[in-house]
Amino acid sequence: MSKIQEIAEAIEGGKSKVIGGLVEEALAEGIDPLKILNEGMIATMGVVGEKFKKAEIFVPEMLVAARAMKKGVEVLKPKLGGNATGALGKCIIGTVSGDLHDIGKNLVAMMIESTGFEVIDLGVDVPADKFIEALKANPDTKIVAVSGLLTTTMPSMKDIVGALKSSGIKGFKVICGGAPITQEFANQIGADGYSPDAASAAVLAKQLAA
Ligand code: B1M
Repeated sequence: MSKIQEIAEAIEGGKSKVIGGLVEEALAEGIDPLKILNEGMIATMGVVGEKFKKAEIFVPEMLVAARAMKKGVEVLKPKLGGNATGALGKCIIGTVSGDLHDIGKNLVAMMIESTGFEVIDLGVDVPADKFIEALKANPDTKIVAVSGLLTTTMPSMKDIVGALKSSGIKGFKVICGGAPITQEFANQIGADGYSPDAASAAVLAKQLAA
């Protein structure tokens, strides 16, 4: 079995104690950190999601898989990080209210930080007024990044973007993303940008902040 397969199986099985060691072994074998992330980890969460959808597994199994993935990402983070200087300005990020998913949001935060932004992470289940509060406390913010994973909380994203845009605060751009979000939805709710994954979110943030 390849190391990537071992990592995938450990994540799917929620093996938080062994995942760190496996990721270290994969790195020592010279496997590209992005390959480990994309093929060993992110793809596996897709498999976990499909099994949940078919009722082959339930919330506790999704939760332990998520925990294992987070442990793996911790080991991978120094290898993925680049220019974490904060020189490009501030980026406020959070997952929309009603939504507790944070793995994708954390990856986006990590990539945006490594591109050169100072990231202010508001966490999960963040309502519009918390985004506004953070923006008022950091009026020099260049990017507000909003993540959402549930179709049921897409209206929260619309509310947040609407509130940000009508706040009267100028000089920042709003980007959004997450599994159910599309460019079309982003346009509809008045966001300045959309990206499908963490790496392209960082590129977009840099372009919009320039
Ligand atoms: Co939940 N969950 N979950 N879940 N979960 C999904 C999202 C689901 C698709 C599973 C499924 O049914 N196939 C489904 C949503 C269906 C829908 O809305 N149509 C679902 C459901 C239904 C639920 C609950 C309602 C289940 C229940 O309780 N009955 C519940 C909701 C709780 C809540 O939020 N209120 C729930 C709970 C959970 C756990 C807590 C157990 C756990 C989350 C743990 C955590 O995050 N700390 C969990 C998990 C792990 C998943 C799946 C399996 C994996 C999510 C993940 O981390 N993926 C997920 C299935 C799936 O995604 N296929 C599922 C890996 C991650 C890297 O990808 O987050 O998509 P993702 O991020 C990507 C891109 O989307 C993008 O970049 C990242 C990759 O580069 N991106 C952005 C994300 N944010 C961005 C922002 C940007 C730009 C790009 O700009 C700002």
